[in-house]
Amino acid sequence: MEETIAAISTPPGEGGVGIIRLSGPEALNPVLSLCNNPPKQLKPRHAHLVELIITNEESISDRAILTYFPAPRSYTGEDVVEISCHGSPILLQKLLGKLLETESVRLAQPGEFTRRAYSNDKLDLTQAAAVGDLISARSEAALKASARQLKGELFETIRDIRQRTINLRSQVEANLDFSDEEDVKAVNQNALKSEIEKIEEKLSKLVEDGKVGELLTSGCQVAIVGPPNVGKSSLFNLLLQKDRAIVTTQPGTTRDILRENISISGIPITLHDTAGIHDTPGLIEAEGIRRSETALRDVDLAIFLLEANQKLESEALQVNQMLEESSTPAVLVLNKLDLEQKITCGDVEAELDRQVDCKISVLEHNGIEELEDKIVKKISGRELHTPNPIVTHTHQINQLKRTISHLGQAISNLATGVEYTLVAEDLRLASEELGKITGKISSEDILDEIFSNFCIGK
Ligand SMILES: Nc1nc2c(ncn2[C@@H]2O[C@H](COP(=O)(O)OP(=O)(O)OP(=O)(O)O)[C@@H](O)[C@H]2O)c(=O)[nH]1
Ligand SMILES: [Mg+2]
Repeated sequence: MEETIAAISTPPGEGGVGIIRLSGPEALNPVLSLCNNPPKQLKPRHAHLVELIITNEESISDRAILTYFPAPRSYTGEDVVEISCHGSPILLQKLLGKLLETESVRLAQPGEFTRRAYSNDKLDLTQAAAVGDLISARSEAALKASARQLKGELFETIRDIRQRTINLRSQVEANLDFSDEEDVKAVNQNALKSEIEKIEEKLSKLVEDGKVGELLTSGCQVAIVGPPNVGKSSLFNLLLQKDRAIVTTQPGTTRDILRENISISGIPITLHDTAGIHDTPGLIEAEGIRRSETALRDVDLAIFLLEANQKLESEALQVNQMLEESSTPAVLVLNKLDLEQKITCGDVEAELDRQVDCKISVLEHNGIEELEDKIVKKISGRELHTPNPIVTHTHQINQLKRTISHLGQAISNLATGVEYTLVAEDLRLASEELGKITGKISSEDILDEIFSNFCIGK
């Protein structure tokens, strides 16, 4: 029999409510034993006001709401009890400690409630993974993608594709077993090939969209780099919409790297403001420049900022070279459009061998939307809006890629001499990989990977 698990499920927000959740056959008794006047009968799924004894010695108690969800109509499918009490972290810890004194109750592991829900068929594996995404969503788009997965859209899409693969395989196998029987129609090789190709195409689309999904969950790092005084910190503040970095007319203002989280078109981005790069800095600035160079290597994208009111100096070439050496993708931006222009896009392109992506004026808030579009396009490689459900986990994408490779193998086996036994095996392997995404075929490694990323109590 499963043990009963307990954990703080919702840590308190500021002054809010904290929730402790228990799940398992012994969920109810330990809670009732802490009640001052335990209710005679707990009506399922109804709120009951109780007085919980937190410590006997100092006679501390708290009024709390108990809700009892008997199996199977609960989140995990087991008996679940939820205690909502005042959200003091110490009170919650004390209360949890008391519950854990009961021999049959232990602390839940990360994601264990959701893992139990999955084991009891309350959720499929794509939905279970989406619960984790939903909790950790850092932007509205990530929230939307995980909510769609939670509704079961990805599950249904994969389940349908898997069913089509299984049907194809049975057609191929029927042909193998009964090829000499009259009522079994011979497989039409071209129809079979075209059907496999259609499936392959649909999966490739999911993988392609999945790149966006990964971005939505993991976010990305973007650094503003360039020579001194071109307006990096000004742009940083503008994108952040707050006066975070110091801006002065003096070159060499920024020394330490500043990092802040923003969201552009729903993509969570950590934006870095860096020290301007040039040749003969003082001691402190030199360290700042060294840090800028390191940041540049570590980020997913650089905003390479130059000012259009000055001729190109050797510093621009220096930054350009650093970008090339680190092969960091970049958007090249000319700032200070509001001042007299000393260089054209053509000049810059000729000097740096790099296309100017947009021209802006931070001072006049000009061209910023276009810049944001360019940033999104560069990091996602495509438009963000897609009618398909978005695959958000690396393991899901890997499984899709493996499926595609089995289907590709099936097509090439069909082409070379119609070896149907091999084709049937390729299709079997393909449907097995798809089954691993929905959890129809479970692998402990994948389960561990998904659930270990959850926090305790979920
Ligand atoms: N006219 C004009 N001035 C700007 C614009 N953007 C920034 N500036 C000015 O340029 C100067 C330098 O701006 P910063 O944002 O500090 O430049 P930075 O690249 O961070 O400079 P360092 O940190 O020293 O490398 C400030 O006086 C800004 O007000 C712009 O679009 N137009
Ligand atoms: Mg600065």
